[in-house]
Amino acid sequence: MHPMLNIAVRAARNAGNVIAKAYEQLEKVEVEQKGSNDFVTNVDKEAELAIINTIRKSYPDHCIVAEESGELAGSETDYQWVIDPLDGTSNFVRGIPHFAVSIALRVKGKTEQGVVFDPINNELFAATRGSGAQLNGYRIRTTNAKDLKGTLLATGFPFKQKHHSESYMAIFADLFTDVADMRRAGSAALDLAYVAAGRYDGFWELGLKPWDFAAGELIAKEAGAIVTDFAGNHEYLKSGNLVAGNPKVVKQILGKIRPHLTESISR
Ligand code: 2AM
Ligand code: CA
Ligand code: CA
Ligand code: CA
Repeated sequence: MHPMLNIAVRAARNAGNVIAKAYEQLEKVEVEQKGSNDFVTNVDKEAELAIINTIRKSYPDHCIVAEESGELAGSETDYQWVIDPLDGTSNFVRGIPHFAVSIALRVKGKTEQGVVFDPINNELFAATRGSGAQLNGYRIRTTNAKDLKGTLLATGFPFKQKHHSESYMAIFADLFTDVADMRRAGSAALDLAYVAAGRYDGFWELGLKPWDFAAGELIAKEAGAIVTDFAGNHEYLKSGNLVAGNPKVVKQILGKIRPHLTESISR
């Protein structure tokens, strides 16, 4: 295992321990409102500190971008860790066992290492660029679906950007007529990891933040997926709008999205 992936895994397991322990006593978790329909807990923050401390011990000069701490500068500006300590907080606080720790390392802007860890099901999805993707050490691959017929897609609702819901629902309706079914499980990081593992055939969501998808994107790609924005390009770091799946599935999803692109959702 690459030494930097090893540190990412160690950090993810440390955070996972914090989260799994807190999950046993949910009534003690302190929930704080961040924005409308948007919550953070003391557990998000403690898990994030566990990750930052683990990384800083080995790489004190690397830069870090984390959901709850923001940007932490370092003198090694080529190295940036992108962290979501708890992806799926709304599931976590409700006792729904579907959430994950997400950690990626970008080197000169390119994602080189990625880990998505589900501490309840003890599933560790990991990838190093160029070396394939693994689930608990076993190689994983995307499905080889050729069209949308019979597929299971994952998505996320624009819960924070409700002004997008009309376009979102129009795309949903068009896709829904062709696919077998759609899932909205509440963790974008796990959605991408599940695409990598062949559990979902594809995934699409808008308005994501870099920490939601940085690790899952690499894991999905290393499992044979492509990831694009809504226009089929690679501007999703800016737009936050992602489509993932094998190339044939992505092409068909994009075909369904294209007629609904507007000025506000253009790519
Ligand atoms: P979070 O739990 O780290 O905030 C994309 O759907 C992302 O938005 C999820 O990965 C999740 O990240 C967050 N999210 C999803 N549903 C949410 C909801 N109902 N309220 C707040 N955040 C949500
Ligand atoms: Ca959050
Ligand atoms: Ca998130
Ligand atoms: Ca989070």
